[in-house]
Amino acid sequence: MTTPRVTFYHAPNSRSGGTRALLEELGVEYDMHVLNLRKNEQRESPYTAVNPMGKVPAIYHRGELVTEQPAVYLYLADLYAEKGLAPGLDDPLRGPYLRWMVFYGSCFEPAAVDRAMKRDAVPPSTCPYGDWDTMFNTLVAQLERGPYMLGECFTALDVLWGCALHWMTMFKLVPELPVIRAYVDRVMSRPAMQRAATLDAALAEAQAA
Ligand SMILES: N[C@@H](CCC(=O)N[C@@H](CS)C(=O)NCC(=O)O)C(=O)O
Repeated sequence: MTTPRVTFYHAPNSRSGGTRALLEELGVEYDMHVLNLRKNEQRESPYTAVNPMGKVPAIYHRGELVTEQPAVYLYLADLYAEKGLAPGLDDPLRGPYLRWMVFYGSCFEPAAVDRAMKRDAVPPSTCPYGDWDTMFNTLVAQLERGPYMLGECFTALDVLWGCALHWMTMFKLVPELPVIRAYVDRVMSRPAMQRAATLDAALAEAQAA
């Protein structure tokens, strides 16, 4: 039985760019609804009926909504498991795969936002990411194992982290250590990542016109 197509809600130059890149890496067909964040379309009807949070990425599949980047990536990579971007349930790498997906949303993003806003974090024992240095050094140690987050195999994790670190180093929100630079270049130079970036640049240009 063929899988019904995923409906993908996207805005260029936003966090949903990584989801688009993942769909390109998977090489699957999808239906895309484009939102213009400059016009605030994400905070208006009809989109707020899809995602009341007014955020992208979001996907709709088999009558259900999936939001939040790690959940979206996990869902898509498992939905198209035959593409080989997610370690299977019986693979020892499944645990680290889940760990680094969830680490992104529960530790890295909150830490990066606090740091960018120069906000004092709450005490490490209460803070979801402990403290910036510990969180960041833990991430860097994982990247140093390379060449990808889980070692030799490229997975959906690398689309998430590659895109995020690409943007964050560009905006100087994360120190551009050599290991991070090399990782970002490795991931972003892949043909599907390049294709997604080119498509997104054209979309952003069209929206700006
Ligand atoms: N927790 C969400 C965050 C998504 C998010 O903040 N998306 C931004 C785009 S970069 C957005 O939709 N902003 C529009 C707005 O909040 O009005 C996730 O991980 O997917």
